[in-house]
Amino acid sequence: MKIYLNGQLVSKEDATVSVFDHGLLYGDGVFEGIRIYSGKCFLLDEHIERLYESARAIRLEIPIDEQEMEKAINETVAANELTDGYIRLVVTRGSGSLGLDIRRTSDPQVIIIADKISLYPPELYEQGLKIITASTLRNHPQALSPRIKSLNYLNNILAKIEGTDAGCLEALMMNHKGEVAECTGDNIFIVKNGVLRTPSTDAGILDGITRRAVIRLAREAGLTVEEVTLTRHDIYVCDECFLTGSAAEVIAVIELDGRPIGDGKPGEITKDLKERFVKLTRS
Ligand code: PXG
Repeated sequence: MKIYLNGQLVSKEDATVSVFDHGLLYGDGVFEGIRIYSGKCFLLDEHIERLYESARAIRLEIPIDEQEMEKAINETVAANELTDGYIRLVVTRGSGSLGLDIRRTSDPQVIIIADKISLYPPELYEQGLKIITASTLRNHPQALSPRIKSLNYLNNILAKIEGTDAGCLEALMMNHKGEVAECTGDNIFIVKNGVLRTPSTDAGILDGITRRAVIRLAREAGLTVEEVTLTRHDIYVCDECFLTGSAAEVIAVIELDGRPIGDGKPGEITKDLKERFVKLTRS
């Protein structure tokens, strides 16, 4: 495996960063997760745009520009001869002295890992996921905006632990207003009376790139898509529910907090959108 590290492709063993890197010391950095389908990075422009926006939001200057980043990603995919896989793109603040001051750090580290990912066992893509609501609230957008894909994922990890403790591989997170936000690593959609609904980015969620792609696919298929406030009640009484994410792709949810969703099986609109997503990514 070849890892891109600051302009060079190095072996896994040589891909190291300093213990004084503020990415490690404070979770100070940003990242992206990108799918590779048939040797090509899916929606790469959107991921690169979001990475640079996340970096800008935390006042992190990425040492290379967007075009150089695109080239570096494609070279890493080619060097690893990957046809289907996953890119983990990380930019850290770089190493510095102890203390939070970003002015005392230097050399942000640009890391590109091209590997495989399997978030959920394959059979769950047929059967659907059972999830619970976590008591951990999604970060308040005025504390740490969930639109920043930062290296500090403890908010999501704490909710994920609640899920796995309860025997579920995902957990639903509410926002500070008690509204539905998203899951720990995926965005959420419901279907009610043939209408597709998902929380708007104002709910304090990651502006997911798979979410955007699924909204486009649904509209192309003639569905009405609404970005609205959702409560947990809306999920309890919906007909269908599914999650989206670069790692998760599209996966049905069949149960929330022990309550079956719809008839307790992946719904027809979910299955249709999943098929359209597979066609889009594998064509
Ligand atoms: N919400 C959150 C909180 C996420 O972290 C999504 C939604 C889906 O967004 P995209 O743009 O991927 O459709 C994410 C996705 C990883 C990894 O290790 C990344 C995510 C989730 C799980 C693992 O690279 N982010």
